[in-house]
Amino acid sequence: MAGTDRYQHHDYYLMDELLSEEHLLAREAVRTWVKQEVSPIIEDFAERAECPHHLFKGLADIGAFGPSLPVEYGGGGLDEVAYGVIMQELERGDSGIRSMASVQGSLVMYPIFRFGSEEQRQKYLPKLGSGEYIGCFGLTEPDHGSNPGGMISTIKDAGDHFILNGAKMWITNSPVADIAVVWAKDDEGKIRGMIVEKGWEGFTAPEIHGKWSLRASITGELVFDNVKVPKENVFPEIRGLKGPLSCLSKARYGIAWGAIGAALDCYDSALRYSQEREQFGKPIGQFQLTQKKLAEMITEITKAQLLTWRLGNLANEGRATPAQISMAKRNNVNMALEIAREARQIHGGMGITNEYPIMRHMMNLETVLTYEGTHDIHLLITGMDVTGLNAFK
Ligand code: TGC
Ligand code: FAD
Repeated sequence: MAGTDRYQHHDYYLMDELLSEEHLLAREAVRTWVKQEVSPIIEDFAERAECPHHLFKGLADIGAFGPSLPVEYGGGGLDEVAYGVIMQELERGDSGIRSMASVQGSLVMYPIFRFGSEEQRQKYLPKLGSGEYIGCFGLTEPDHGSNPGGMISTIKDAGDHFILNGAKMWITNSPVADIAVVWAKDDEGKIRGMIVEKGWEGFTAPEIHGKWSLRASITGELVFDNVKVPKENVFPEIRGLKGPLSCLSKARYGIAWGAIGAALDCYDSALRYSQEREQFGKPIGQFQLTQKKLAEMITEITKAQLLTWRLGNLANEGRATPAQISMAKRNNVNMALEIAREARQIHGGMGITNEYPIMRHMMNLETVLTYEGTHDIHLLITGMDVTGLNAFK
């Protein structure tokens, strides 16, 4: 047995020894913040399907926006493993809170940093890093989700500006965003990225209601009706789907870590419940079937931690491939969802209530399994990588 206290149960292969002082400090800071600011309020916000907007500023203050981007561009100047452990701790609190940070850092700041002109970087990145601006990322369309290359949103060259038309669907943070990074096809049919500001004529961002998942995260549409986009707001060089897909690689990597946080929270709750709850005169944790569930949970968490740690180190060396990231995102989110389901069973009837975080994590993870590339799309990416044969063409 790896140890007797709770902390060691969660670090079964002594993974902390593989983390640097900086990683541990970052993790501790975010863990403390989540305990103080997220855990006490999150069930209530999720139940009311309300986004705790006030947390944007706190997320900025703990360095959750773009942890691995350079400090001079509003990031945290940390490495990819630090970025990962920060996402893990946020999602231990709630997938929706991690989404707030994923979108801002990996899908808004990262493309502006990577593809933006120096003027665009200077204008937007400090405000995004400090939480003064909230951003969103518009790739998915009503009829183009898994196949974003088929998008029909367009920008037409109109001399000193472009005219943007189209609609984006399922956009995290869109109703509250100050800016949107949007992808649309130009006159040559090439995908271009641009920064669109709230308040521009013809641009609206209605909220999508009725979600049973990610209820503490706000989701909406982006609707563009002849929106005038100044040329200086379009990313100068990048063309094609590899632009938005590179941002997805960055965000999917963070999700692979994040899912471990949700799994840990479910495991933690189930472990404690199994030791406290008695039936037939003994703790339910003494029954072999409960032990099987818990043993399999910590085995899968440990495998995911090792996979992700290695991926983080490859990312630090610039060697993590998109297909490796797909494998980790798919494996870890599915792992977390299965653990949430097993944890729910261990809690019996109590597991369906908001006394425990299980149902909230479980419902959240249904979205996480689908966004940033569905479970099956990531399987097909792995399939393509190992066979060299493309199932999408
Ligand atoms: P394909 O021809 O394979 O690729 C086009 C170009 O892109 C390159 N590429 C990548 N580059 C960087 N990172 C990646 N992950 C990349 N994947 C592909 C590729 O090399 C090629 O480059 P080039 O130079 O040859 O042009 O494209 P395809 O049209 O066949 O599509 C492939 C497919 C299906 C895998 C891709 O479209 C895909 O990943 N679909 C899933 C869509 C998706 O993930 N959407 C997510 C939307 S954003 C979101 O969900 C945010 S949730 C936010 C929150 O956290 O709240
Ligand atoms: P579809 O693509 O229609 O897929 C439906 C089913 O068909 C899935 O099971 C899929 O796996 C399967 N399928 C599709 N193609 C294939 C194939 N070739 N082979 C086998 N099976 C296939 N998008 C953004 O751009 N920005 C955001 O901020 C954002 N936030 C989101 C927040 C939430 C809460 C949600 C739910 C989604 C968000 N998305 C966002 C969109 C998300 O990325 C898409 O939902 C996702 O990519 C899947 O697209 P779809 O929903 O259109 O499903």
